[in-house]
Amino acid sequence: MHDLTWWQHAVIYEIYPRSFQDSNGDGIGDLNGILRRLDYLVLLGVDAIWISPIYPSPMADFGYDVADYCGIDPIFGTMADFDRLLAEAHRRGLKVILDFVPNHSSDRHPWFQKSRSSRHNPKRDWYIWRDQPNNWLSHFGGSAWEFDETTGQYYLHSFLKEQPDLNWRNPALKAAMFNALRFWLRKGVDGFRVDVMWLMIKDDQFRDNPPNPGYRLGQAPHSHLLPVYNSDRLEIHGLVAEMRAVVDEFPDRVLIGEIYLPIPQLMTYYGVDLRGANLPFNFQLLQCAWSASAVAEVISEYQQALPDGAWPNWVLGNHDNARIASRIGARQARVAAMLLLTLPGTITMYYGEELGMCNVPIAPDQVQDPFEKNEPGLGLGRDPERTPMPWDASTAGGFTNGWPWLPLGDEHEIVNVAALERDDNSILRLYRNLIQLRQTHPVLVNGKLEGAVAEQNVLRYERTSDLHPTNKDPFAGTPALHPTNKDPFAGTPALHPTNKDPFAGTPARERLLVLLNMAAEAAQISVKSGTVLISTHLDREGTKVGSQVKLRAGEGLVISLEQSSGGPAVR
Ligand SMILES: [Ca+2]
Repeated sequence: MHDLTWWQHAVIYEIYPRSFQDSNGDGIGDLNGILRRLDYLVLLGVDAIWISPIYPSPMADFGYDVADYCGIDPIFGTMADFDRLLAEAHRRGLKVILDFVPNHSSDRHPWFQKSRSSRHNPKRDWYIWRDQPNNWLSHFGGSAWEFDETTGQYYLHSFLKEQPDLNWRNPALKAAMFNALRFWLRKGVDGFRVDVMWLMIKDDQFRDNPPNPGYRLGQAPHSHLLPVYNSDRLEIHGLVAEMRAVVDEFPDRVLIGEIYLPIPQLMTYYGVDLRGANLPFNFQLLQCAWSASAVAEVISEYQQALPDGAWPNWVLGNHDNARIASRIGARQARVAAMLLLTLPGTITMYYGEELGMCNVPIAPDQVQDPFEKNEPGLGLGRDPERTPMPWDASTAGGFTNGWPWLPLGDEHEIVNVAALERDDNSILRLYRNLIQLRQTHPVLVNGKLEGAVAEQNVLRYERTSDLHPTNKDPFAGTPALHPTNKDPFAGTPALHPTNKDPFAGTPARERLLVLLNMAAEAAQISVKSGTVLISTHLDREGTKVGSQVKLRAGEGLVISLEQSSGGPAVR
């Protein structure tokens, strides 16, 4: 991991702050709650936390309606609480990534209050006002335009009417938003995840969107139209590059973009000469069917489309999508964990994934999500994947001393951190071991991924390193010098007195075979001989395999292959 920056080899952990840990009994998670759980995250082995919005907000969309880009909502705590959390995270080696919501503010933001007060207010043009609406639709249902009586014009809101869209074509607005980024970067925040990056710029002629001939009943209502003129506009790339330049004013920060687009369009967000987003979120695993052939195809397509030098990333779940364990079942959730943590690049996981947490059914009178309230019954609501983290089996799961803002569900009596920590074979142990494996085998982060083929319903690929091909370190790649050394961190200070790289001493070439049985039946697969590094069942580590390996139903294996050159085994 040599020349990689922190975010390239990071496992990022998304925290939905309302649901992680409450510290004051109001039933809503907060910053001091996150602080209390930092050591849990260190033990899990993640490198960074991304916290969903904590800014002052009327909470019409639970923080994605920001009323002050440089503050902390009292529900989550104070700025002093944030500063302490940031310092304590950094003290433990954890990076902190904030959510940035640039497409729209809250209608309570002072900017919008001024903008709507008069057609001549200097802030008028910071939002998007028109005499007549066009046919654009809100992502949360209905027209994207709201008539405002005070000034007799319509304003654009791509989401709720309480979330007016900001006008990024206005230079003063842009400067103000960039200064908000700098405010947090100066504090030492390590980067941003940018909300709906592909929606930020709209057609300057406000042309009507064409109908979507592929619309199917049950899809979100805004899918009636193709978003040709209000998303993924060409001008967005200049804006993203400017945003990146602001982030790059500070060393070692990261810019991540939320982008729901097909792979070819997604790739354009890396920008010309890779000066766009460091990581345009790769949501392919959220969207593809759960079969070996479908996942193999996605991996190949994504890899082939990556621009030269672009850094890959993978995501299994987030606060807008059904939890992976609900999508594919508990057994396959373990396979998914092994898949996620053996793919190249940066990994982002969602809180609770490490517990195999499932969606929690939400009764109609418990609904909180405005999306569900606007479009009830279509299964579009996001409350089920946003329920409180179950820390123990108690009534409120150790999440709060009060009444949780969303229910925990009955399953939490079994699926909770305390219970899974006691179980040596739990999915939580699997996640910890896989993250550790990733840290100790850099080939999993930056090695080549070869193969990605389906055999029966087993997904098979190899991670191979040609690390240090021109290595000048005479000790690298010579296992004979470290005959008894089983520590992949082998830094052997005596031999490398000035070497500060913990990964030096990694063998010159490593070949790991990943086999993921995505079927409900056992499978027999031909392999070359090697040693099992980890099984999803956590019971085969260190066993030798040769010529044939049997995978149990829903079993995944990482096997260290012996070198074809006939040289010594890597491990
Ligand atoms: Ca609280």
